[in-house]
Amino acid sequence: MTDQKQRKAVKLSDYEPPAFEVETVDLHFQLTEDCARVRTRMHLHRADGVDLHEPLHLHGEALELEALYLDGQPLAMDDFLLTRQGLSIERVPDRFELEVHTLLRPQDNTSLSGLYRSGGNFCTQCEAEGFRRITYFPDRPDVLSRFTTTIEADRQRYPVLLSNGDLVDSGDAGEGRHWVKWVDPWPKPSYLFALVAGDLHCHQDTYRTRSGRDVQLEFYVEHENANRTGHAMESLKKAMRWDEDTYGLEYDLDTYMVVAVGDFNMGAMENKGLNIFNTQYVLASPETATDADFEAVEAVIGHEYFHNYTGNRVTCRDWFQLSLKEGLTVFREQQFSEDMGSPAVQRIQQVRLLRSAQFPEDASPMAHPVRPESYVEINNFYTATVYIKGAEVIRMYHTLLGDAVFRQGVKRYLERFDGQAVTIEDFRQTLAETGGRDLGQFGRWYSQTGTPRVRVRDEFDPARGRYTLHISQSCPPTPDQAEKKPFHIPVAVGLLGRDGQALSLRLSGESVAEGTTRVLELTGSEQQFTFEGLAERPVPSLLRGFSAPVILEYDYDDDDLAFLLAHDNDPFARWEAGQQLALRVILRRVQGQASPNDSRQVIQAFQQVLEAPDLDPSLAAEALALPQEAYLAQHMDPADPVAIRAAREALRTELAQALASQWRDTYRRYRPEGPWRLDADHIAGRRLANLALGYLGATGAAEDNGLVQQQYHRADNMTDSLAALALLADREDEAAVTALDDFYQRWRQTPLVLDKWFRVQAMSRHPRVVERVQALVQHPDFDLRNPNRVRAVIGAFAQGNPAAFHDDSGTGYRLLAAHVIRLDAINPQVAARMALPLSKWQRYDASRQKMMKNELQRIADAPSLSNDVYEVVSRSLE
Ligand code: 0A1
Ligand code: ZN
Repeated sequence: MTDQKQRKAVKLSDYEPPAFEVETVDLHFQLTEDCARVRTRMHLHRADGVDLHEPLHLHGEALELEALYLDGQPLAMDDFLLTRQGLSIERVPDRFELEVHTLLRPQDNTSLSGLYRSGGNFCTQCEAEGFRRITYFPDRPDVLSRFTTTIEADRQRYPVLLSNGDLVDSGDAGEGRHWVKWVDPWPKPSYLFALVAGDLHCHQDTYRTRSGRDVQLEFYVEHENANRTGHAMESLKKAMRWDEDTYGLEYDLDTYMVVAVGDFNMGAMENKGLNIFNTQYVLASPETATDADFEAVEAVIGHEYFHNYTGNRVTCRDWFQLSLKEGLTVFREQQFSEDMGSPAVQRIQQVRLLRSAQFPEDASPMAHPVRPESYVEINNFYTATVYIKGAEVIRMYHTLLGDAVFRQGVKRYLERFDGQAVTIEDFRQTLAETGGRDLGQFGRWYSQTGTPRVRVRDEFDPARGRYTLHISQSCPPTPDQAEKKPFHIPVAVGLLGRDGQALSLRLSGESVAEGTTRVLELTGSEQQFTFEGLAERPVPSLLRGFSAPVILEYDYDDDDLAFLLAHDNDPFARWEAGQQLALRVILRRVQGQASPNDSRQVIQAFQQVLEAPDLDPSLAAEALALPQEAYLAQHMDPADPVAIRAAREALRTELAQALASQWRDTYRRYRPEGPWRLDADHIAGRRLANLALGYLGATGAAEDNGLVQQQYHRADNMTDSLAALALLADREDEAAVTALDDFYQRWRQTPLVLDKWFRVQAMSRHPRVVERVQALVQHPDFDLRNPNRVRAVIGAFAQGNPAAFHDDSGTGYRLLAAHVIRLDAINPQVAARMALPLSKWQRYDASRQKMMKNELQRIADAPSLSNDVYEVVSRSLE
């Protein structure tokens, strides 16, 4: 196979339905210490209308084929064609049985795709194309089959043997071995197959569905983690209840199993009835997990559970439709998190993430539509665009249709396509039909790349009491598409009177005013909307709740923003006003145009938030956090991460000093008293107190530095301990060294916590952080084979510490490139992800551009590059 051919792009427009269907798959795994043998027996038939001469193609990779039988007859080498990508049989009957024997080496599988080992156990990861590393099979999501799995292994080493569905039989296999048999009654694509074999602790519970069925819930973890699964179990029960209450969806098997593994490429995987999770999203105890970790566990447990319908019962026709399951499931996960906590805080955090992770992707050479049109390696398309912009697109359907119609539409979609592999279009048509609306133009959100700009101008006619918004849209060209057509954009707006009251709104043509928020539908490139009956010029509150994933442009002056921050009744818009105010002030500073008045205004605005009589501590913590560096960088061309860091830190210091007594007060007042609890009050209290502590860490006063140290040494929970440690890690003094050393000694045996030790150092604002990171990658506990550790060091440094990564010397770029090359030989998927910060070179000045491109080229020139990394670097250099 030539290099050229191997790297051929797959195109959406080339889609062909499968030529053969696989009715049943009967797998038999024999697991041993040095290899695994898999016998697969399957029943296939030619799909309706497919030509008699159509050969059978099966995918297969990194496999040794030991034997092949067609209807019981062994096939000779010249009966079929074997390549590095799979095998083809020229002539097969319409209906037949195929038996394939393969040999694999899970012990040597460091890619963590297919069957591999983690912590002495066996586990699988089959999405997107890992099943073909287990056996020869039409490994595509539109081939759905009934799976039966038999696993045979050493009884002592692997007492727990799991697969999808229900356990139907088990027995002794002699020589200290045992076997079990699982049957999954639900037809599924191969990417949802899973197997686990190991010595694991099981935390069991039951859940009674609303129709009265009892479901066994089982969490499997390594024995030393036996007492850290409680929160995940509770989260699962909440998710099950929530999906029944919100979408009327009940779990459809007798057992729901979750296994936590320490080596995992992503967050978690929704395999039917047998989720496999990164330990990060299962294990949580107050001593080891922060409040944010607890929340993330709940969200990811929810996410994988919700996939049981949106993804598993109704799946994707092909991988271009990935957002069909991911966008919808992220949206459902977001709704769940909103219902479990504070909707406003959740929304703010969602938007922060979208802006820091997805907007930059949209502005990079890796930009692609929510439904991509071509890929070399599908694993590169599990992106912020497909997931979180995909969820924003679903949220817009929800906004346009309203909650009741949206839910009805989702139910109809799930009923209509149950057991099928479908497309994004199928979903859109079902929603359009349910809502009785034409959503044709809305489809552009899936096919057009890029972040639209929405520009608003306003005008007030005092004589007639009319206020008009002129709203226009545009979308800059992206590498894949020069021209964009107008999007269908819901723009939620409100108007505030000069006294700060939200006004009731009446649009031209309406007879009565109704509600304080209206969703304006922008479908043309420019439109106007007029509100009537206004006594004075209002202050507009635009894109409330962030009603569309766009960049809003409106010429607010600083006073308007301060006014909105004080009065807006939409919590998102209120937060946004504060962010925009701080953003401007920081950017002016970067440009050397700061006036003393600037900081005074931010200080005043922050003081108002802190002293508000109705202060909500968790919302306040969001409002008082300065915009992230990655977001600030998007407003500067070329971006200068070092200058941004300096300007942001300078404003932080000013805020710290000017409001020192307020921060101290806030810290004392909100820091929860008594032992740790995971309730809303304590979480919000810790959040605001730790934010205040962050500012106190910047006052420079000995008293405040002492407070940080004290918190580190006295904390009874990871949230407080890590918050203080992160502040100490920015410093160069003895106290910092002592705390980091203490943390290491205490947690060196606890991988997820040790990851935090690596991460705070990789993200630190310490002046010599690059040197530190160079030392961290030499540390005996650093391991390129463990994705969590790689993300904690390399990922945290290159994505979470822009000022250090973009250090003028170029050391950061070289360090990243060297590790991408080494990692590619071990784990291509993770290596490709780690390379992404280099793809954003266009955003920087000429000198940085040159250095970044040099490093991309160095990676491109490395011998035997994987498809994964090849695709990222070649697209970046195009
Ligand atoms: N479907 C999972 C994400 C996932 C994707 C790929 C993986 O391996 C390459 C693993 C997990 C989810 O959305 O949670
Ligand atoms: Zn998902």
